[in-house]
Amino acid sequence: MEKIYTRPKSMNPRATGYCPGCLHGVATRLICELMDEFDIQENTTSVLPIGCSSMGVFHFDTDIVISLHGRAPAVATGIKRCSPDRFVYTYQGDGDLAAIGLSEIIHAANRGENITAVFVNNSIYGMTGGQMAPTTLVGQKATTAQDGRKPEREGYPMKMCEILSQLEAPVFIARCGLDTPAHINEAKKALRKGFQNQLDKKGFSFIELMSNCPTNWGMSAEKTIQWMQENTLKTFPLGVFKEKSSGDMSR
Ligand SMILES: Cc1ncc(C[n+]2csc(CCOP(=O)(O)OP(=O)(O)O)c2C)c(N)n1
Ligand code: SF4
Ligand SMILES: [Mg+2]
Repeated sequence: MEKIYTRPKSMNPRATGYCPGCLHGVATRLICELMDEFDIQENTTSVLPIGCSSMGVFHFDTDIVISLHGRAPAVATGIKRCSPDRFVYTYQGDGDLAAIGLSEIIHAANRGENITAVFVNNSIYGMTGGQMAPTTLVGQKATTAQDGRKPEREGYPMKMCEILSQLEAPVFIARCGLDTPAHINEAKKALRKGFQNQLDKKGFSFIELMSNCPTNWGMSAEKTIQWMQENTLKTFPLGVFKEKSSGDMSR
């Protein structure tokens, strides 16, 4: 019988490092499928951060650098500038990218580095036990906001696609969901575009993937999907925020 669903070649053959039902697994798989599709596994450097995303070290069968917390875009910049023919992508969580690493992602985007930045936003610090992130929703509970985030106390959720799309240099900025098969297909298309842009030397692409954290949201995996649809995707609308046509390309 023909196999129609197999492990991508770019993914190590081992059990998942993520918690059951965690959508990091879907994001990881999409990236591996695309590395196979573009046949770039041998020529790729995955730049991982600190957080549950760092468990990509078990799954991505590529060269890997794990950077200090938040510094993946700076590390990726160095690798890509020294080895412009390598495919270099970052894979960061929301605490890593939007809190401790906010400066790095903004400046890499502003410089128009020819890298692909993948941002897995589960609106919480997953790895360290559910502390509030800059992306935590208003009213969402976290160990450091036990009565739910309050704007007058902790400010509003930070929307990275909206912030980065104000910059001149980025060529592609999109936010996708991982909650339904249709959204996962859209996410794969957006990631494919981000990969292609880098291979075509067009510049900086940013793809945000809206994700979950069953463990720290304190819900079953199934319930997190419903919660995302009723809450997360209302605060973080999906869509393409910026896409330069070839006529706009300054680099
Ligand atoms: C300099 C430094 N500060 C804090 C930590 C603790 N720490 C590890 S992971 C993490 C947050 C990760 O959250 P996020 O980026 O949202 O990733 P997730 O685990 O949710 O995928 C923090 C604060 C650390 N390892 N190093
Ligand atoms: S702690 Fe949360 S983000 Fe981390 S692997 Fe588990 S479910 Fe996923
Ligand atoms: Mg997170």
